[in-house]
Amino acid sequence: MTNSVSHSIPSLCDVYKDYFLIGAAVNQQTLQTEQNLIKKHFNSLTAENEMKFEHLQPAEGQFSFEYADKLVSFANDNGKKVRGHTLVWHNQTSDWLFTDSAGKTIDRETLLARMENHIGTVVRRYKEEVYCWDVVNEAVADHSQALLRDSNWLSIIGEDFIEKAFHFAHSANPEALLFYNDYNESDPDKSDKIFQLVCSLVEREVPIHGVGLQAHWNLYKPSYDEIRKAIEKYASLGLQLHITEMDVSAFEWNDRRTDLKEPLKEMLYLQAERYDQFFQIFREYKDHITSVTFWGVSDHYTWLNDFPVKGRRNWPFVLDHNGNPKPAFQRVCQVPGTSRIMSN
Ligand code: HXH
Repeated sequence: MTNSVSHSIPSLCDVYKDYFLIGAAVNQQTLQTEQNLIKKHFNSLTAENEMKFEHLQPAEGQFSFEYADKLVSFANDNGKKVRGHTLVWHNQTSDWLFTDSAGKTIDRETLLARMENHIGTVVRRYKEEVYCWDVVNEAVADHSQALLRDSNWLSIIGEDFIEKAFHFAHSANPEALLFYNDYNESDPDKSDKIFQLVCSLVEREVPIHGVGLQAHWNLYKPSYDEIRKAIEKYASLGLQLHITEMDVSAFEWNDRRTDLKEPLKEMLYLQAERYDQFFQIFREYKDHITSVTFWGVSDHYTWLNDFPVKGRRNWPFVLDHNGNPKPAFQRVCQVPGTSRIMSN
């Protein structure tokens, strides 16, 4: 079963064809249930989960490419680009990776060899199809004084685990665009740290081509000014910027409100205003921003249902649970200079 698509609304990626790619994160379920919407509105796809370490190499040397292959062939058949997500991360990474057969923590050289093998195998397999990779995800610490977050990667390899990952990815596919990706990227303190990390990679001539701004935002935060400042700071590095995981939650992160079965009218109008402003900013920086990806397709499914607040539903996208345009969709499509001719 798949949702029907209203032909009287424009295609998002058509509207933005002179600006940047418009992407969506998909998974095995939404690739079926949202298939028509995916075909119509997006020209770039990211696997929500299917290319993460624990999915691709659940046991040492045993790669399982079934779901990633499906996504990649769907993208190929339908002329969509693919963003690879993600090679080195502290979450959704198999436990075996950091220990030996006796359960003891492995040494630096062993982990580097495992990292090289994983990155090499995956990046080479999708050489033709995956044009860019989130090589390292979320390595910067949130609130501590430290630059890098505590992780098995950091404690076993040391700070150069990041540049090693980029070098391995680059030698596996010199054509691929390589990104560092993180969240709270517009927070003034965190964006300073992300900038510092990426700056040091650029200075040491590590093969890095872009910064991924996750953009898990909400109706109240971050401010437009914070976003603008963060974009200008990252852009000053001379790298491409991708908005990689955008959603605009109807709630503040920890709002305990779990009683709503559908979004309030006020939420939809505030969300439309927020999306409008966000996309105005993206268009303004189109010389730097080359892709904008939503972390889902429509309100039919979002990782934000039940997370981080159990029992709370959420409606973070521009298409509603039936795939119909929300007020935010209309506003995002109002691009100056674009005629209002509807596409099919
Ligand atoms: C992203 N992390 C990941 O890049 C993506 O792969 C995943 O599918 C979804 C979102 C965003 C994120 C980062 C930290 C975080 C929550 C989300 O921290 C918390 C963890 C538990 C509870 C509260 C916050």
